[in-house]
Amino acid sequence: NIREKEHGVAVAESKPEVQQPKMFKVLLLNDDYTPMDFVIQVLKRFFHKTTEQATKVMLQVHYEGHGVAGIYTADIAETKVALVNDYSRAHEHPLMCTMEAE
Ligand code: TYC
Repeated sequence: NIREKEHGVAVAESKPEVQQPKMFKVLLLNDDYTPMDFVIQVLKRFFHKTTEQATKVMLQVHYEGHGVAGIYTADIAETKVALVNDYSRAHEHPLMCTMEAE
């Protein structure tokens, strides 16, 4: 990656040496039935949020319809979505977790 510059001096130009992986937002969607405390517990258990962080995300979902629980590579995002949806179904709550490309 050498280029001849105006003064005739060959210089190495910087270029990104690594590929940034494609990242995915893991989203929680609002519904009318899942208890607020359950959503907070999910954010703490699966997304390692503090109570304060979890409460903020939960309230954003509640008032705006959706919110970002975390941002991960494809494999980790898919696993989080499956674990959260299985956990919610196991507790008979309709909470929905999805992912979208960042
Ligand atoms: N809207 C729910 C309620 O009023 C709370 C809720 C918040 C549900 C976030 C889902 O992803 C959610 N009990």
